[in-house]
Amino acid sequence: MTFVSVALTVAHAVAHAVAHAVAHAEVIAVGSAMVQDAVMTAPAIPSRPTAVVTGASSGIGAATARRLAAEGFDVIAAARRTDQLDAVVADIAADGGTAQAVRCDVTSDESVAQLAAAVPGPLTLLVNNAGGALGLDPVETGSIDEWRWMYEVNVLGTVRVTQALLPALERSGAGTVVVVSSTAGLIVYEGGGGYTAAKHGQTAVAETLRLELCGRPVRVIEIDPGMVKTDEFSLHRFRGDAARAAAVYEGVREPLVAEDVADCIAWCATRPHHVNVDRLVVRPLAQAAQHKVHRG
Ligand code: 8X3
Repeated sequence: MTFVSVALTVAHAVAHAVAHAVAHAEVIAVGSAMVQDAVMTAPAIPSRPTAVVTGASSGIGAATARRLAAEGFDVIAAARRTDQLDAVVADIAADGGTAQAVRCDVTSDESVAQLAAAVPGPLTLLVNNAGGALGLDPVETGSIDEWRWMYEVNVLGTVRVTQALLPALERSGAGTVVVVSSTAGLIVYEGGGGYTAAKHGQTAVAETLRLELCGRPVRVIEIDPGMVKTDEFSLHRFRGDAARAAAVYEGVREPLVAEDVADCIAWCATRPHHVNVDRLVVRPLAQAAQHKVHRG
């Protein structure tokens, strides 16, 4: 462990202890006020921070839900696939964390409204992670349907969920919106037109939102991962072609894994609230740039 990582670990532990002390004080305050205020209808003060994570059924989303629960967040894990989501929530509970599963399709107004209704009170953290890639065709021949899906889920999904949850984030007095975009939101590559266009769009949403919320108690953090080996990202991109998906990571000694990105998200989200990590770009050591990957 380097000096820097030791220092960060110690700082993190101290920040955590302070957060727990504050949370404990809130519980005591709520507890002592409870008897005399039993007839009042004041909203419950959350004794623990709460987080919503979209796309939480697998990959970076599932790892982030697990990690935030371990950090002391009450997690609302949202995704379309409830069987996988239930497994993530069960894992969190088995590890002593608190989480609930909410079925949510970020491309549906109605579904996102149901997600917002499931948030019990002030919300500390929203992680807009739902997204994905489809295809690797040139612009000349790319499928309009694939482009549309990528724009819907990556860009409009982020906007829709953020719009729905901003009131609860603001009510917390110290909210955080994380947008999980990609290095594909910063640079383009051949065959990546639909995905890079969508990720550039998602990045633009994060940057615009930060400007618009300036002066209000909600910070906006953009996370841009490069090559991350998950069970589904490339398999989904290539519509189940396992050989093509495996070739993406072939010979790469240590691609990032979902837990690496979850670690970055958790670190950013647990800084003191006045510290706004605008953008965190993270790649494996073997990937010096989008086009420069060491294999072998
Ligand atoms: C994933 C990064 O390189 O596949 O968001 O576009 S890349």
